[in-house]
Amino acid sequence: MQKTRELGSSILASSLRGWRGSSASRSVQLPHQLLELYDREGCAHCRFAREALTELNLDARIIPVPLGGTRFRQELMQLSGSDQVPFLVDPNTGEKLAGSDAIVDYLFRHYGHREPPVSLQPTRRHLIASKLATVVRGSRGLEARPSKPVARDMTLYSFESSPYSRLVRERLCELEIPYRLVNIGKQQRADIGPANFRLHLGKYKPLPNTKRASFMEQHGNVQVPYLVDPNTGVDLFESQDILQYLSRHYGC
Ligand SMILES: N[C@@H](CCC(=O)N[C@@H](CS)C(=O)NCC(=O)O)C(=O)O
Repeated sequence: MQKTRELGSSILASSLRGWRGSSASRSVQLPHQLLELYDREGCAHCRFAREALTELNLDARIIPVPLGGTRFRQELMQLSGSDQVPFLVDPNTGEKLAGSDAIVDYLFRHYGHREPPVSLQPTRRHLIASKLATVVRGSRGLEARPSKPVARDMTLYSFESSPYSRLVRERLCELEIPYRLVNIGKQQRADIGPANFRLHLGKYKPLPNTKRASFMEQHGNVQVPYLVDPNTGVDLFESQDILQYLSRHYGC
């Protein structure tokens, strides 16, 4: 019952944002060095930055700064002079940007070579929808929970609107666990639907030379969330298994 409620409210959160952060550009040109995003999963403003990352098919190191969290707050204060999120660092260009407006604009102009679409800009209407998405999730992914520090970053395969992946991103944020976010949004019609019930007839084939294609080659299917923890050598599919694993190993 609880699981159904969690998934239902995560689907509602994605619906409130019109499923932005589902599709990904076909470009495979990833920047040399990983972008770094100081982020709070439940923050309405941060959502716009993560939607832009998915839609531009960009990966990032996510550095969680939940309310009441202490692990990365000082580092953020030193970098930006404030503890406000989202804050983006692009080591490829030396850019440091605060606020979703500036971040979305920069990502689209620099990496997408175009203006950001209105649908991804934090206008008043979109901000209200994003805040409602936070409310329907019962403010999950906002506040820190007691946790053990993690020596090496994990990797999470995800895309912003994925209702199952959101549950995992919320927990990673609450536990202040930094991770490499690998976005594998939908790049063609055949990608649409859950992994075991695609809205596509015939054998599923991701577009060649994409992150999806590499994932398929490695795992025989494409499904998110998928978590890799180099600290323990564990890698996991299934959101519920990942949530249990994170709480058992890193919760206090
Ligand atoms: N039972 C799985 C379901 C995961 C799932 O269906 N994920 C969707 C995205 S929300 C997916 O991987 N779809 C296939 C795709 O994106 O290609 C879980 O709880 O993690």
